[in-house]
Amino acid sequence: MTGRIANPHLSSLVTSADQAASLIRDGDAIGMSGFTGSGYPKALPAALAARIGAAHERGEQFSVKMFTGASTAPDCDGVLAAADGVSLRAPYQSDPAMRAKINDGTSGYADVHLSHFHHQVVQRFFGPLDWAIVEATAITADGELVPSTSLGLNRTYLEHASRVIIEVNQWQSPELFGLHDVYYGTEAAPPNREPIPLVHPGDIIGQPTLRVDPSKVAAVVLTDHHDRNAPFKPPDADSAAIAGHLLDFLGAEVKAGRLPANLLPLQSGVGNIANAVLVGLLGSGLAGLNSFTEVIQDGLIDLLDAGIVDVASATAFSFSPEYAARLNQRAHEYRGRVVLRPQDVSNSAEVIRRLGCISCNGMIEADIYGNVNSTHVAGTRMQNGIGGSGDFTRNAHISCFVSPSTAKDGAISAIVPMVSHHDHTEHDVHVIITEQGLADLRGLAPRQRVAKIIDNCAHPSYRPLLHEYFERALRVTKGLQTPHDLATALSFHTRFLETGSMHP
Ligand code: 0RQ
Repeated sequence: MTGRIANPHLSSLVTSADQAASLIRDGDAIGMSGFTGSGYPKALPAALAARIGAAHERGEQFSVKMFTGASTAPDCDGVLAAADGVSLRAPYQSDPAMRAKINDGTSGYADVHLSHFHHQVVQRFFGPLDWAIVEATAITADGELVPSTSLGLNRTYLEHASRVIIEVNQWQSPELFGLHDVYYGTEAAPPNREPIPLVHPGDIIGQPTLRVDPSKVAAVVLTDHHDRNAPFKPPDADSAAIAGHLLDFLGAEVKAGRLPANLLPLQSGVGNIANAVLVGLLGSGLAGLNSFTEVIQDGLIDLLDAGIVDVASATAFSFSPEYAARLNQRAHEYRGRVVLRPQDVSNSAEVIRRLGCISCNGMIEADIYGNVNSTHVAGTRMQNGIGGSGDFTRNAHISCFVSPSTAKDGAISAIVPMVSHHDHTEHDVHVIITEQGLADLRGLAPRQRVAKIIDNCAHPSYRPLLHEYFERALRVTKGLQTPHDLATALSFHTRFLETGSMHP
């Protein structure tokens, strides 16, 4: 195992997770590796949670500020949340235990665009960063880290934390070497910021390893544990229908001469629907596609293997166990075709706009004018967070949102009169897709969008109610740019909270 640590100084710092966790103090701010269940520290979070639990039992206060790339796993977010150990979480999470602590007020949550977080850390909006706890696949002879299955904000945390703990995870394949492109050119703040020299998703602009100042390293911990590799559900009828509508739309854009035959670089969100969209591309007859996205899921690997996608750029992998095993054995085959980047590059507004990405993300609800809520159930309860959806939506060449037209067995409509929380405004949202159909909002004024969104996307059982609302809003406002009857604009939500259904 110590064969993974080729640097003698760092090898001399190997210790147990408990010993390393004993260095962390109440109130410390920790930047951890980890993005969509990949590359997060596997041993330190549980050791720290035990330390926090013991302190609480003695009646002592103990909590930490916890920052990551994005979501992690039950053995990272989950254990620290269960110990009531996190006073502040940022910039994204999706763990059920952490979500519960955020919603019951135990943990504060700063829900930040993923591309913004680097500079918010550097400029100390969250105070000084005490620790970086970063998983690596190996340590080179000159003391640099071979990253594992995500890059996220590892470079930022290693550069800006006062002290560093490295977890070297033997489960991560040495084959991963060469899949990362760590770019060090985003450190300068305006007015000294330079362009990121990336003009194609496959461009290599940095180095394969992460630098770390050896004098900051306090401990190295050895682990041997898999990522949070959850199997994807096979595409159901709704996600297959959503994928079909999106592919028809993209095909029509090609025919109309608005997109090249190999489209533009695709970004696709995480989860089952996003994966189903990728599966849908398999039978599309398309070729020569590229992906510039945050996360590489199973579906994208199939597209690379089938020769439909040439290059996929992201900041993390998020695989089922089967695909994780496959990548661990065959990562070298993907060198040059798969690139993992720091998330201030994978999600850079400048690069997304330059490449002209086609974005496709999940949503909680959209309203009849095209505003989208991605984060808050009934305007109040945090689900996951905005993640990278805003980074891509606001800068995409074509921005799409997808969702089944109803949730909770039809009790909730994904199309509502007015969204209960605004993440993506009507100015940024181009296309809305449900299993019912697709609404292309480009070129339409707000009142022209209404019939398209209701008749193409809403579930038939909610269409009369939505039309009735719009007619009432027109009567009440006698027109205006974006008619709303403020007295009943949130009536779908209040009815759901009172009765458990948005249906009357
Ligand atoms: O609840 O888990 O209890 O069954 O929300 O919904 O339909 O499974 O869809 O997994 O794609 O999630 C917006 C949350 C959609 C996600 C959101 C309930 C539903 C279910 C999940 P259950 P589905 P998805 C790249 C981009 C923001 C971040 C982002 C998300 C659960 O896409 O977090 O885009 N997006 N990042 O029942 C009440 C509604 C609901 C609802 C769905 N209207 N009201 N509950 N649900 N609609 C990735 C990163 O940034 C890292």
